[in-house]
Amino acid sequence: MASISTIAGLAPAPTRHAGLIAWVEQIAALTKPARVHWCDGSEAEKAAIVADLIDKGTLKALDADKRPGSYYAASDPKDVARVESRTFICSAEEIDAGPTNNWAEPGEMRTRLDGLFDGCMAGRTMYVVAFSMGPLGSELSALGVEITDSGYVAVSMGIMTRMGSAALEALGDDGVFVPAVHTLGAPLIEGQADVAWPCNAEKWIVHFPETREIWSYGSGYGGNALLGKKCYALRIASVMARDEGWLAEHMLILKLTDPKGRSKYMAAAFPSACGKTNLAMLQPTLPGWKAETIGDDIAWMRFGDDGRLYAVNPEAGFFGVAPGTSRNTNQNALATLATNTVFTNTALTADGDVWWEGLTKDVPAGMTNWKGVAHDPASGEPAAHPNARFAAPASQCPTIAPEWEDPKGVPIDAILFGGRRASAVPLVTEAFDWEHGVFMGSTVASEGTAAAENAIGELRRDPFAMLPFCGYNMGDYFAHWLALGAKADPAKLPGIFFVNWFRKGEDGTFVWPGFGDNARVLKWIAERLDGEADAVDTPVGRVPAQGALDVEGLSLSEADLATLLEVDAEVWTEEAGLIPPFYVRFGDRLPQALWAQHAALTERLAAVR
Ligand code: SAT
Ligand code: MN
Repeated sequence: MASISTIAGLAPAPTRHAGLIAWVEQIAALTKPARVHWCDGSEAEKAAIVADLIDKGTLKALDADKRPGSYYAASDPKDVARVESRTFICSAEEIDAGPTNNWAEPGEMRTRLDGLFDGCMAGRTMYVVAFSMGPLGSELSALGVEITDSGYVAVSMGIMTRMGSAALEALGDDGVFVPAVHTLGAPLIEGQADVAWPCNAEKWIVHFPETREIWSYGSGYGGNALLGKKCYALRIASVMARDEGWLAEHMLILKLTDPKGRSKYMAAAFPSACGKTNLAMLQPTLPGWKAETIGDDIAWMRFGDDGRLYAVNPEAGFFGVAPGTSRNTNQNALATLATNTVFTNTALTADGDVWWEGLTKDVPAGMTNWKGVAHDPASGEPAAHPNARFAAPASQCPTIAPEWEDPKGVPIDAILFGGRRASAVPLVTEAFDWEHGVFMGSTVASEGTAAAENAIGELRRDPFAMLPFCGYNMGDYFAHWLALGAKADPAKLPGIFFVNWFRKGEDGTFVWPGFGDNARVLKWIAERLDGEADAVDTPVGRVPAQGALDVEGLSLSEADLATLLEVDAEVWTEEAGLIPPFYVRFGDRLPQALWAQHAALTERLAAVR
């Protein structure tokens, strides 16, 4: 095997981790980069990579007065989102990937990847990016190393994770890490000019759960390429969590403090682009209530010695959807991305700043759209891609909670599930108990958004908002949730709630104002946890009793409130009827307890019809 020391430009490996060095050598021998660079995560290094990316046209520096330290990238128009149809879980047995994942036989996949990765980094720099998911040194954290031939990915990993020398140090001489190999799949032959956003029409996002490996080919986009995020922190980590008795979840984490100074920590799972970032950075409209942010996308949770469930945010940045983010919808996000942010696929203004639909009412003149051509407002085409993203350091968020990096994590009081549902699903429902809550989580469904490939508006089941992210059979995943709850002290388990901000009225408009007013729902939840708010039992769970939801100052009619909290037995009987066709897909991997929950729901509905 060729030693990496034969590769021009190689500095000695800044680690004594023999396993890591051997793996880097092996990948270099396979992918044949022109240079190998071990990332240290320093500002000087970031500046050098950014300068190179500006040179190549991948990044544009934004106006230094308006948006200091910030850059803009426009992707290839065919590389704008995660590619679920090209995402594979290559477990040894197909049944262990389950019916919701694409599976391929691991041996065949390895042969294919060997072919694809052979020479794939020719002419490029191979970056070795050691990173920690979670605060460095926390027992709830875990390490990884991403090898990538994309400077954009290296810079983005520097924002989204704790990356570089500190992570290498944490690895020590023999620490365990998840190896993750990423290539754009765009080798350069000598003399060939590069393009601004290299990628390949063919894409493969591959996970080997048993050996905890990630291989990603052909895309430079966030979830396909920043392998610490969905690939590691959800797909691989969910398998680690199953084996080790913890939870890796697609959840934001927020802290809510009432006027008396009592705090609650809440974790909430919504499908991609359903407002997790907005809820995580909520600015309550209720006087005296305060919300703080811990994470906006992923939670790693483990039961502590005291029997409570503790969560950390494994990420160090926010990779949020830009369109729709405004002073009205999320002023804290806007403040977070005022500096040191990488924007991708927004529009570019004439004066060197970024813009997206919803940022301002007025559409600035003279913009360049995300496809790099002059924006024509009359065309009806958006200036920013609907899945345009920002990557910004979490530490810049004005509402970041002081304990957001506490290695102990924060004790979770409530878990929320939700999705976009125009009908049927009430504003908030409390589960009767943990098992009922797991049933709720298993039935999450949402109307499609721009973050995934399915049609916008079409309803898709997205259990626990983990459909594209569970690294193993989802039937087993449900069983894992049930088992953890069964082992725990019920008095210490978080309460489980289902929320839906997206209920529409007969006129087709949203009934609930949402955004900062969602604090009213969180207030009811907090008061339920303290035994201070009233609820009424319905067949689907407990909803706020009359007067229990604080709607003071809202212009909601009685009829609106009734719509928001109504549980229509006819509609719900139909809704419940949609569950078995989904459940049967899991065959005997679907826990009996969930079938029993479904039967109980059907009975409760029959009793009120
Ligand atoms: O998967 S991404 O990280 O690109 C964003 C998302 O879908 O939540
Ligand atoms: Mn997400």
